[in-house]
Amino acid sequence: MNNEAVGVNMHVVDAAWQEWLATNVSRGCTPESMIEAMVQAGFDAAAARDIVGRAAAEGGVQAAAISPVDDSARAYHYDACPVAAGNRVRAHDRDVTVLMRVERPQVIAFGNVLSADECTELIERARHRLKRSTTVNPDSGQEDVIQLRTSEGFWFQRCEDPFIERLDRRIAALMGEPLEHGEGLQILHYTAGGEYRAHFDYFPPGQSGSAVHTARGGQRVATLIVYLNDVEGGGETVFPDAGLAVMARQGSAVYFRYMNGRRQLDPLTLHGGAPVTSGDKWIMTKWMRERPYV
Ligand code: PD2
Ligand code: ZN
Repeated sequence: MNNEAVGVNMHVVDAAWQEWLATNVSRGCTPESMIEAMVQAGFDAAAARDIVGRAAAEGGVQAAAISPVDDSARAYHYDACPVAAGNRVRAHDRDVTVLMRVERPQVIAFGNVLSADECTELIERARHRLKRSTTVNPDSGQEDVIQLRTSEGFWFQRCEDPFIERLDRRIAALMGEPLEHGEGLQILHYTAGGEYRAHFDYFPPGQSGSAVHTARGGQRVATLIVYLNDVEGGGETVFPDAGLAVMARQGSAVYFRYMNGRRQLDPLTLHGGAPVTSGDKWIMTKWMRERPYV
């Protein structure tokens, strides 16, 4: 595809968008979800359709798969969510408030997951240890630095010291999953303009690169993103196919679950981090696996 201006608003399919298209096609994202993400980013709908159609064809996806109605979500069976019911959840050592629950996809917004002091401590511990974030290459399974994700990150080892252990235990209790199923906590920092374009957190089934990751604990089943600061402008976590956006407020969090007891994966959990337009953004992410993560 050439670098050309397309659509009435003259959005350009630059190298970053080409990379995003190729990555999402190879990850098995539906063409409709990609079109929607591009429209949300300001592309004209017809142009987005055309661009995705061409990218899908280049990636070996049949044009017929681009139907006006995406019915792939209907097949996903929404079974009971492991997060406790109620307006408040006792999570190990803290009472967490439930702000919102969505059933399809399974998304929950929480308040009071971390104190302001805990947020500050995490930021200060990570600040000098950040590295440019990577994304899993679906073919090789290696971690690649790409434009899809413009942030810097740092991983803690699970339970690496008493402070991190307390947070790992709190988050596991909140998510209703065993502590041992959790990956280490990851801290991410975005500066102005930083974003994480629409993607799935699960490893695309059937792709060679996924095996490297699922060998340690199986598939990812759910995510908790905790916001460590108030973001001045932008930076919300968006679910384009659910029409949902969660604003970044210090100490609050968004949970979403994408693998059910039948091991089906929910395509409605397509999500991204919107560009930060003002200030910066710090988050902490916990991914849970279906088995102990070793
Ligand atoms: O920073 C976010 O809001 C965000 C959005 C989508 C983070 C992630 N995904 C992630 O860490 O997987
Ligand atoms: Zn994500």
